[in-house]
Amino acid sequence: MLDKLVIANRGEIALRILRACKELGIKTVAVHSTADRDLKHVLLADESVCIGPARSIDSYLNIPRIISAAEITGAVAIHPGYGFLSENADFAEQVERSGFIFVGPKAETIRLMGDKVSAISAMKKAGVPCVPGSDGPLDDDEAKNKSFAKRIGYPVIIKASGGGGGRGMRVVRSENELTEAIAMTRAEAKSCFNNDMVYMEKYLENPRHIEVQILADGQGGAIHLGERDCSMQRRHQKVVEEAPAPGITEEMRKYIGERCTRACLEINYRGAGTFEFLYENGEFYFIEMNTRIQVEHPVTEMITGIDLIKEQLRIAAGQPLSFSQKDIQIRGHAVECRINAEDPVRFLPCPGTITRFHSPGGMGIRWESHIYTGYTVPPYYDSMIGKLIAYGENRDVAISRMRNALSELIIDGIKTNIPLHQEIMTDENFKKGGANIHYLEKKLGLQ
Ligand code: MV4
Repeated sequence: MLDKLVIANRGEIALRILRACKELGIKTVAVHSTADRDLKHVLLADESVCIGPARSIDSYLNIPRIISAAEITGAVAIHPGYGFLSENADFAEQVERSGFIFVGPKAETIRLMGDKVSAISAMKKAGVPCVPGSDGPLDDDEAKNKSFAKRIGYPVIIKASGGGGGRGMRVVRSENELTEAIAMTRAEAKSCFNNDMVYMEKYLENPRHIEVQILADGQGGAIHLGERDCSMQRRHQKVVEEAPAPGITEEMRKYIGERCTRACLEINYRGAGTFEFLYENGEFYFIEMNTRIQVEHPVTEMITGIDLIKEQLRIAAGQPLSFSQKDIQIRGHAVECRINAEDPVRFLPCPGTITRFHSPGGMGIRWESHIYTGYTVPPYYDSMIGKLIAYGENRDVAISRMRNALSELIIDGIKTNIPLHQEIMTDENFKKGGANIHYLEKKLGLQ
């Protein structure tokens, strides 16, 4: 097993990684900014190193400082968590060049998946179903682009190859808008991602966002752990996630899961990963692959009984997967609510000191958070302060437990989105299951 690991992240995920390390007997090094001295995982870690000022750019995004912390503490590996440097290929490369293990895929895999044109082309080649599209970058040949769009059929969407997660895209509903949309997306992509490559896809009007969790050991072992439905989102921020996705049959799960695992073997993937799909009219369309552990990983853990962080650490230590696909059984249902320190009406971040805190409990309830009474939520980072996960033998039980747990959860002193979650958990369309990616924004009157 790994001897000592640097946790290159903060908040709930840093605590989640620390707990997995403790179970595996791995010593832990917390690296933190000056604003994060009082984080729970910093106090619980074997060692801690302050790596810089509050602003992320000077601390959690500063590659030399994180690698230096690994050097001075004698750590052997670095876990990037999610966000920050987790999908930065240069970071993964520098970590490995400095003689440390990066908990994640090889830098070249991160680079391949970070470029959406190359990711889609690799996945299409590996037999993963993709959205009908340009199958490569667009050039500035107006006639050629118009004929692409005509073949695909309007509406189409122009996306930046260096984008992803909702950044750098434009829907085009008719031919007279096409050329300008390509030029504008290209210009934006150049300034935002320093990469002006753009591509075209058929625009799906009302899809669901369904993603498949995989684990691969990079030694010929790859499995999938079923899917999650993350359609309940606002402005590309997921709000509620669940597993399995409502209405997805065992046959569909096997069909899409097998294509994902085969693709992992094809590209010799290593670590935990997620295939993101749009799902519409019974069909899956690959859009992106995430090469990190995701915020919503606990819902998959609840329905499979697999500790995904421990598996990441075992794979990083060079161990082959200790189970095969037939060992993975999906049982029951899990729902996750992301708890944010934000104004529930205007959705603006709301940092401040928590004056009173009570966590919920009971059968099937899991609370993943670093907060405590007296903790001050700093203004410098993401507003997510915890995740409430409810498990049940079926979806109705999971939702009912979530409703009760939300009513037990007390976070005073700051505004949170707990009222929004209470509203969603009693929403008739949410209760039916299978709402699409636009549902929440429409419900909130944003569209
Ligand atoms: C799309 C799409 C419809 N058609 N691609 C937004 C985030 C990025 N990962 C891809 N996104 C979309 N791509 C095609 N061909 C609609 C979206 C989209 C979306 C996707 C997932 C979750 C929320 C979303 C919200 C708006 C748009």
